[in-house]
Amino acid sequence: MTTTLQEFRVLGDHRGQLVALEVNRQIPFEIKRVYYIFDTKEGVERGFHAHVNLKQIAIAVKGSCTFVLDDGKKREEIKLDNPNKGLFIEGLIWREMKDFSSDCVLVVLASEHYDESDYIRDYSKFLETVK
Ligand code: T46
Repeated sequence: MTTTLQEFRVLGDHRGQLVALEVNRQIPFEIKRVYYIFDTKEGVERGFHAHVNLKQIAIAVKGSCTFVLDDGKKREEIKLDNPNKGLFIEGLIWREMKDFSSDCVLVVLASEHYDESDYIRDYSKFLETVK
């Protein structure tokens, strides 16, 4: 189980900023899927699940949101508020997302195709699985 907050190098000049992400460099897995979450309504919380077999990197490319990460023993909060921050999540980690700014665009790079059978959406089952 791993969660790491990475800081990406920003290539900037007088025109503005650019971040480049490459597989096997900043991204430690082959990317099979990209999805993004935007236009999140005020006060909405998302997530409330863990994955059995998935690696992901989440980047708030615009705006901000907070991840709550729970490994079954402790919970921590990580705020994504800059396009140069990437949150790597691997293994059995319960995640919740909250405090989305109205302009938040959260991009997620994932190591696997979408598979509902990979989700654990019941917290008691998560605690049973993780112990
Ligand atoms: C995660 C957090 C950070 C698809 O059909 N394909 C997809 O690739 C995804 C991600 C979702 N869906 C469907 C499944 C649901 O019917 O879209 C609907 C919303 O998905 P969900 O309620 O799982 O969304 P979140 O924001 O709670 O969680 C998502 C990811 O599902 C999850 O893997 O780690 O973002």
